[in-house]
Amino acid sequence: MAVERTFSIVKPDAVAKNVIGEIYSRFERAGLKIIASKMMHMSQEKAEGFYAEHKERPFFGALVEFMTSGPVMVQVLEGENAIKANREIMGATNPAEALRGTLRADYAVTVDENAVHGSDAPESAAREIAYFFSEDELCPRTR
Ligand code: YYY
Ligand code: MG
Repeated sequence: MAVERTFSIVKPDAVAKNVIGEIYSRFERAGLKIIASKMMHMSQEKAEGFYAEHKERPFFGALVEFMTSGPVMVQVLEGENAIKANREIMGATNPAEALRGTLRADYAVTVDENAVHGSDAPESAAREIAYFFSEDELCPRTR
């Protein structure tokens, strides 16, 4: 298995619930390392660009409104198989379908406000990391 990097967001609903630390603990307990992290309040333009692949979907406007409704934490996670590992920690997009013990089962109620984002493939991970972080903001662990 390869060491990968993936991009993650603690969304405005989870920040409002004050569970940033709980969510970071899940990443750490699963062996994923946070190699970059910051809090930000996304502009409409930033959120629209991030979710451009969903531009034509009926929920796009509500999604952008939600993602700009409050601060988020954005982070880069590194570890073995990080992309798939993070998606497993997150659970299904719809919290009603998320397995017990996943972040979305524990911290989300509806599909439109579902606590976390995680990249779904190596290409999207690379694009999303570069959309939020410059190369010198990434801090790979050397010890
Ligand atoms: O990658 P993931 O977040 O699990 O789901 P996507 O299918 O990429 O959708 C992105 C985002 O859009 C989802 O996290 C919530 C929102 N959304 C929605 O509000 N309603 C849907 N029916 C599907 C997705
Ligand atoms: Mg997605």
